[in-house]
Amino acid sequence: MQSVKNISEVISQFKCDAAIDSLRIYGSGHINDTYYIKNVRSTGCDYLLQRINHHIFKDVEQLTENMCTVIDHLKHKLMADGSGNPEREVMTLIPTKSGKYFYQDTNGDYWRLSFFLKDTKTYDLVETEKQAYEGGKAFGKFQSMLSDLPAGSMHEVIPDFHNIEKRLAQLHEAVNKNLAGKLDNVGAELETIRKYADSMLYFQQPEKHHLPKRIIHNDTKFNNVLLDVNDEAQCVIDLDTVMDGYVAFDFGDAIRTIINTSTEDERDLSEIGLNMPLFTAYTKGYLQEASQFITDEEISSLIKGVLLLPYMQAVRFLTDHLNGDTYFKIHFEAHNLQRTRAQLQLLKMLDANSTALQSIILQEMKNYKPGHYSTQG
Ligand code: GN1
Ligand code: MG
Repeated sequence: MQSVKNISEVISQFKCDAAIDSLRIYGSGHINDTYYIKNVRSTGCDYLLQRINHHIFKDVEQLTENMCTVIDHLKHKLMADGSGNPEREVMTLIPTKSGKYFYQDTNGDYWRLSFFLKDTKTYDLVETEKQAYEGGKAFGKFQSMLSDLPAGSMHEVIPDFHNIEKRLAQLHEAVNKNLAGKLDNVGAELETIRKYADSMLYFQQPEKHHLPKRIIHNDTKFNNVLLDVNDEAQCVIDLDTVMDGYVAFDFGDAIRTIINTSTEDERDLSEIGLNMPLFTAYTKGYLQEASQFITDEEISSLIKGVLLLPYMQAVRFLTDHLNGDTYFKIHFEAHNLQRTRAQLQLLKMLDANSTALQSIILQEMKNYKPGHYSTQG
């Protein structure tokens, strides 16, 4: 953890009145370091300061441009149609004294500062259907409000981020190099990944579909939605990866974290189960908003995203495990292997229940296009 002196020096570069009362590490992100800064002035705002991992986000200028484009678009939209409060529903970045939205310190580290929205919280595990429904509404509205920003207008800050073909190639390379000497212990995981591989390539096969690329969030873990004290959705956060993609990626990544009865890295695989009421609630909230722009083909693709995202996450965790844990932060030896096993277990359960999940999606969609959707798979 950085010292208060360092943090004070970083904060002094930004246009803000923060005087640090206390400082603590915030959230459970695997990439950036996030600090909660409590302001001495009780009437003043509290802040979130982030050190951006520039080994992963190699072009912070482009990353920040993407964020600013999306933030401006969302805020203008909410102001124009009067449908919400841009201060609370869209995150606000604070500029530096030289007018940029990040600061690079003398060590070469990159920092950004935003307001902490008062009386909000995040959940690593969803507890109630209301929370899941509100999360669905928040991510659905996010995609819906971005649906008129043309695909192709964002920088690709991490190339091929959700390209499973490339992710499998990276795993293959990690297996061949076996840099950390851990290959002997991962035979069963590699076999499961190999077994599912062909069925996961759909989105990479443009001859098989006409799905539009849109600007999506690309990291819709449930803890990237802020809820207020009444568990009503306030704001979507963590805009690092807003880039082109298919809407099913965001749907699948959210479901990965919502439907699972345990954590992303559960050690005891028997604890991993599917919470169907939470799935239904999220789907209801999501479609309520997304029905404004989503195509029939995109609706049909949602279930493919539900299977793909835990699979892709398992491939990424295992690759990192074999490479010696250079990408995701780990908290103990073999953490990435444990995460891999948990995601594969979740995938198996989702796969075994995919017909039921698809019926729920179609049933919910009937509310928006009655008579149009059959619930027969
Ligand atoms: C990383 O750091 P965090 O938790 O916001 C990762 C996501 C993964 C996620 C898995 C840039 O996100 O893609 O889904 O971990 N972010 C990046 O929990 O790789
Ligand atoms: Mg993230």
